[in-house]
Amino acid sequence: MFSNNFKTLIVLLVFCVVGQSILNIPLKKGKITKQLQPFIKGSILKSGITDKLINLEDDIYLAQIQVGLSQDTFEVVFDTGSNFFWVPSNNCETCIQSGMSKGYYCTQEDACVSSDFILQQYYATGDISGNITNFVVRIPGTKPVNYFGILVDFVYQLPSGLQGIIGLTPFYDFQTDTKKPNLITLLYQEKQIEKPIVSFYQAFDVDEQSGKYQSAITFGGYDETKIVEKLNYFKVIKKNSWSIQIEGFEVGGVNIFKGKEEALIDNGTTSFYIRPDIGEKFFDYIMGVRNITLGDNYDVDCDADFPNVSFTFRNTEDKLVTYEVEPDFYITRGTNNTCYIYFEGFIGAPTFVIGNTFLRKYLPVFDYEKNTVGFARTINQAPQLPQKEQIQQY
Ligand SMILES: *[C@@H]1O[C@H](CO)[C@@H](O)[C@H](O)[C@H]1NC(C)=O
Ligand SMILES: *[C@@H]1O[C@H](CO)[C@@H](O)[C@H](O)[C@H]1NC(C)=O
Ligand SMILES: *[C@@H]1O[C@H](CO)[C@@H](O)[C@H](O)[C@H]1NC(C)=O
Ligand SMILES: *[C@@H]1O[C@H](CO)[C@@H](O)[C@H](O)[C@H]1NC(C)=O
Ligand SMILES: *[C@H]1O[C@H](CO)[C@@H](O)[C@H](O)[C@H]1NC(C)=O
Repeated sequence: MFSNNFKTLIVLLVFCVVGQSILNIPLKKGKITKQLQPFIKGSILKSGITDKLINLEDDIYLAQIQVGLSQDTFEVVFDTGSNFFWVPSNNCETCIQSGMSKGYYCTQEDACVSSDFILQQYYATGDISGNITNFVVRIPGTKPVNYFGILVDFVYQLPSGLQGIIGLTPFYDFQTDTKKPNLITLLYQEKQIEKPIVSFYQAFDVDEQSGKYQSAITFGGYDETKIVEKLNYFKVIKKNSWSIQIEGFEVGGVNIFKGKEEALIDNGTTSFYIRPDIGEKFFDYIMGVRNITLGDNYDVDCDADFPNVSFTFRNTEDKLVTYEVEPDFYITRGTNNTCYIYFEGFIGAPTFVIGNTFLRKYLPVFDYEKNTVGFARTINQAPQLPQKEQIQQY
């Protein structure tokens, strides 16, 4: 079974472009609250399995998984913008330096088999490398599966607070023109989930008492109680990426982009990323700023009036659907009456990256079989931007 997986992997290594995938860029400082709660079984979902997500300052969301026969728990990011699974190895010094509080002891007794293949994976914020390894991985509520990934022994410039990543991009082998299983399709093949679907409900805050706004990832379906409208589905336009076609981008009713470009739906990203030429128009319109560079921070005046922005996509029924995002969703409170705008210029493909800022308002459903991404408005209400007087407290 292991050697089979290795074969798969070697093919993948050759044909997967280990390209730029987008991870979140931490925007806000502050203590990381990690109130872990046990997995709630028997959710409201029809044949879906829901796992809690831990919200780190609205920037990244983590979920617990277990690795090895020993079921060692790691808090990982489920990232639809990258394809590899990894956990830090116990002897990764750079991992400890970048704030990862634990590593995995890969032993034969734990059914962990490391290969001699070394792989490097690049993210927008940094990179990792390590040996390709077979692990036993378990999502709470499912049975363990044999899965492959990277036992990381080097990390560079990754945000702290996470203990690994599960990439959820579809694996596509261009040579044999076939799809390869990833964690979701593997769970489906093993009949552990009813559909090869993963969806995310990302709340602004964890409400520990009611659990009402508890963020969650759902395997095999989506949580109907978290949406207030019917899902629209959009065709995925790339074989190895959750990209859909974007046809319009407007700010306050003014057209900033019209055409046909690629938008990557990436829940591993915090902000919106836009190609610099489009970004320039956007920032020029919204606040008179030019010269966009990756990673630039845009602080804005909280008292200023900001318009709605909207994104238009063509659904599987060939109708244009526009999703509006209000400033309360794309601007966040900072200190000293400065607010941060969740938009960044991004150099390189794709043209748009639609991150958590959008996905908090519109719940995404990723379907590996139908090759679609669905969106529906969530129950989330954005926190109000602070009034001037309140700011003094910060
Ligand atoms: C990783 O691969 C290298 C060879 O590329 C090998 O020397 C090393 O022992 C491997 N490490 C592990 C943990 O298997
Ligand atoms: C933008 O950058 C270019 C090259 O660095 C510079 O010449 C130009 O003055 C900048 N424009 C603005 C508005 O800052
Ligand atoms: C902004 O969007 C919200 C929600 O879609 C809508 O209720 C509001 O009227 C919009 N505001 C403007 C100025 O268009
Ligand atoms: C806020 O403003 C005060 C006064 O200008 C300054 O002393 C302080 O450093 C500022 N705080 C931050 C976090 O920028
Ligand atoms: C994506 O984002 C977080 C990590 O940033 C991950 O834990 C979560 O499961 C994913 N879901 C979505 C849509 O964000």
